[in-house]
Amino acid sequence: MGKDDYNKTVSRQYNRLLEQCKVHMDRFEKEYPEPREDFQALLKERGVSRRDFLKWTSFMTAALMLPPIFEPMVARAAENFSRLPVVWLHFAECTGCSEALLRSSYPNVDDILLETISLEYHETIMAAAGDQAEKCLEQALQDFPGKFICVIEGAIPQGLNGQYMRLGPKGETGIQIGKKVTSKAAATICIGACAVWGNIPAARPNPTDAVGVSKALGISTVNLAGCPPNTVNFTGTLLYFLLFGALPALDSQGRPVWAYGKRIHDFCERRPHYDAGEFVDQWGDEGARKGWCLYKVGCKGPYTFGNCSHLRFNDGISWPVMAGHGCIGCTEIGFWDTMAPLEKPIQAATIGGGEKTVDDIGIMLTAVTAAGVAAHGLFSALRHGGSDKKDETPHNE
Ligand code: FSX
Ligand code: SF4
Ligand code: F3S
Repeated sequence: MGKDDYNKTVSRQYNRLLEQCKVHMDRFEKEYPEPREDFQALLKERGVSRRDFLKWTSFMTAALMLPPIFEPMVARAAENFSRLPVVWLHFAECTGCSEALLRSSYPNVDDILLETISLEYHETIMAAAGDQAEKCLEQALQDFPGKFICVIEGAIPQGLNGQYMRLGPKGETGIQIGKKVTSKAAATICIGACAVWGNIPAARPNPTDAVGVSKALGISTVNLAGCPPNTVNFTGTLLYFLLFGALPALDSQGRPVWAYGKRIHDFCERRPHYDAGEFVDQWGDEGARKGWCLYKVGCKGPYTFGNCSHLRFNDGISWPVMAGHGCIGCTEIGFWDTMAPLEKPIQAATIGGGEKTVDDIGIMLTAVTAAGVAAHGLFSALRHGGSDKKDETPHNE
């Protein structure tokens, strides 16, 4: 197929997708409750100009890997954001994911969207408690069966038949509550590495036998890995659902490809220093002052998939490596164990066997880098071949 024919085919496919998106959005607007908030009025009230909103719309459209013809639909989905009922469950975690989403120093479009989100139930921020809170949950399940999104934050302890975690006035286990709610949801989104595959609560020796939601409940989940994940990955996933009434394409670990399809290392601003062999050897040295590569002080960017290095956090202000610390691999499975020690490079033995210096590993990784995603596959295979397979196997596979 020639270049012109190819472009025509692609454009025809996107136009067809746009039509499907419109049909879905019309149906959504008929079937779901009226918006709780006048989104445009809220933007104005918070000082977000029309221009800033349009800028955000094109940023979000591109982040979702959609062409610019979808920008008006992304804007429409944002206006419908407050119509999508969400039930948010907390299990074993630090609540940092909620904190990251709900606290910000100044309002941007994502913050305003999250402020309007139709949270039918969220233990941390809801006013109700005890029996009253329980009633809110029952009501949401009754009012929106098959329509609400279940968001889960935290791992589920399985030990003692789930009894390390009992919640609510009836003292139900995490497993019981999780099954009750997810079985009625349109989809389940795991927010944060704890819900995705256990993370800190599941780190060795994992006394409560905590695991991710997918494994504990035996369901498929959308996995927003990260500790905590970027707000953009959460709003983007909900926007995608609003746009198409479906979930985005997921990778083998259940992570949306649009957000986790690229490697941290490949978009890092310190990458030219890595390629030039210019490394920080210890904190505060000349290399650190000059912004050189953090690989030798433990950066796990070469093994980690996510959009931190090209989207950054807090409206694109910064991200861990920019702030001066290496990536600790928080979007990767079991990173507390598999990426440890966090401030040292992965041991030579783990990577290729035998005694190798960090420089050798750097050279090896440069070669592996060229293979892109294959490098990730190689690393995963090595890790899965380790001694404690149980903790390192993706729970949703
Ligand atoms: Fe886990 Fe989220 Fe890390 Fe904390 O709740 S992903 S420990 S930031 O808060 O679940
Ligand atoms: Fe950036 Fe880390 Fe890769 Fe160095 S190793 S280029 S600091 S991601
Ligand atoms: Fe986590 Fe590394 Fe991003 S530590 S936040 S995946 S830069």
